[in-house]
Amino acid sequence: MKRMLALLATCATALGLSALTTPQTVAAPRAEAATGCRVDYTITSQWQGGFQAGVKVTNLGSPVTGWTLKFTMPDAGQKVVQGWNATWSQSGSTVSATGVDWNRTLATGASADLGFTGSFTSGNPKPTAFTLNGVPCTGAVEEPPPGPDPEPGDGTPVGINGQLRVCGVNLCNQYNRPIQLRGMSTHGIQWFSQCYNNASLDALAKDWKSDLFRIAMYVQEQGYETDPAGFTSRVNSLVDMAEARGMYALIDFHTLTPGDPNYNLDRAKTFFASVAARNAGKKNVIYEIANEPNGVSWAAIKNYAEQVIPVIRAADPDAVVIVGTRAWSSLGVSEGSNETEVVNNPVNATNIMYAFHFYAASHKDNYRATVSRAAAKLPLFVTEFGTVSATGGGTMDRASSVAWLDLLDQLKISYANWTYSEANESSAAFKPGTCNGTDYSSSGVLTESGALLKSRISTPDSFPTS
Ligand code: IDC
Repeated sequence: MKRMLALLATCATALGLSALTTPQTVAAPRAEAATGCRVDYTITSQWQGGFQAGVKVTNLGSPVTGWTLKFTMPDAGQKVVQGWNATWSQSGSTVSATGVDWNRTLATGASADLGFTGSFTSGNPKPTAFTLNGVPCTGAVEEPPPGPDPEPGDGTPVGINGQLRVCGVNLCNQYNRPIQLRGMSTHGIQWFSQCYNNASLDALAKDWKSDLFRIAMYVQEQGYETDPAGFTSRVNSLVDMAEARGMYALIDFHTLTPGDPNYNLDRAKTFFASVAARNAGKKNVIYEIANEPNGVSWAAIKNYAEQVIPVIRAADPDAVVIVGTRAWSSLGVSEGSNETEVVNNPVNATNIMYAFHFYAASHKDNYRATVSRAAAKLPLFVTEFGTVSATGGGTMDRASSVAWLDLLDQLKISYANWTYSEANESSAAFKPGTCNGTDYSSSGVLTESGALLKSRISTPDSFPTS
């Protein structure tokens, strides 16, 4: 009599790894590969002392080239006598079947049909403990943990937009289409490092749906100049944390006092040579070479830019670079000038943008008029702004903030808000003490400014994909 016994065994495996010779020593699954498989085991016939089995292995994970299926016979008295469509072996009760030339590559969803005849002396001839490439089978697909480098199409801002470039007056994505990035700036990382951790970055990427993370590395005020290697390394690790979450990282060389960026020229060259070399292969990095020049002419700023930009380009030729503008990056307005000084005498470099900063309670219609005009002639990036006064404190000006945000949206000008921090000042998004805990997501931890920015940043992006 012919008896059919079907056994569904399932396995989540390290598919994606070549394991033809030593499957038990394969490396841990790489983060990139989804893993998973299913085994359908069928006794197709059975007779006194023997049986024939079909073994169908289905790859549920990422494509794999090279695989070994293992399973355990229910007792050592059961032996594989002859197998097909794989190279079969048995050691004690452990059976191995390694894919052969015509089935060693399995695409996602593809199957290999194997089989064997076996002998048994007693017991029920159903094997257990199916593994493929060393990992037990469960039938579920195991998704990889977030990898360090998002793949195109993973739905993150970097995954969708890829390497950015300046096209005309716009910031463009890998399809050469204008985009707007919306995000947050750190406070000084020398003071608020407790606020930049996996939980806070997860909240920024997932709850705020932020496209952008600006890393404000002060040069003075206990910043970079006190520990160049330490601050460089801290910036790099924040770049990696943003990258792992598909966010762009804006590396801000946060000069402020003194206002002449040339004071820090040698430091800037050293710093940017290092971070540009280290991050050249990444798609998520944007360089901001001088936060807020002040008390210094546009000619001096331009001179600084034309010395720092070649240092970056030598190491990282395709990254966008942002140049600060006169009078705290106001395009000169806060010192009685305007955008024409830049329009008439632009920085001699390609793939660059100009920074514009505002604080909504201090900078209103005349500044907005300047941005509206300048945006037709210069690629602008609002690398920093506040909803409050230029001191970083005072009352939030909701009406002016909303007018600014609407204007930036309309002009597709990217922005980062000051600050994603718990500083005890109204520009901070979190209430003081937030960074002692792990909750960066509930509305209770937000300030008035944080709530406004979260509501603006978390609306869906409309990034063009062709
Ligand atoms: C402010 C901080 C404040 C700090 C001060 C000096 O909010 O806590 O004490 O810097 O370091 C800027 C600057 C930015 C300022 C911010 C608010 O880029 O560093 O941060 N601001 O004053 N330009 C205009 C306003």
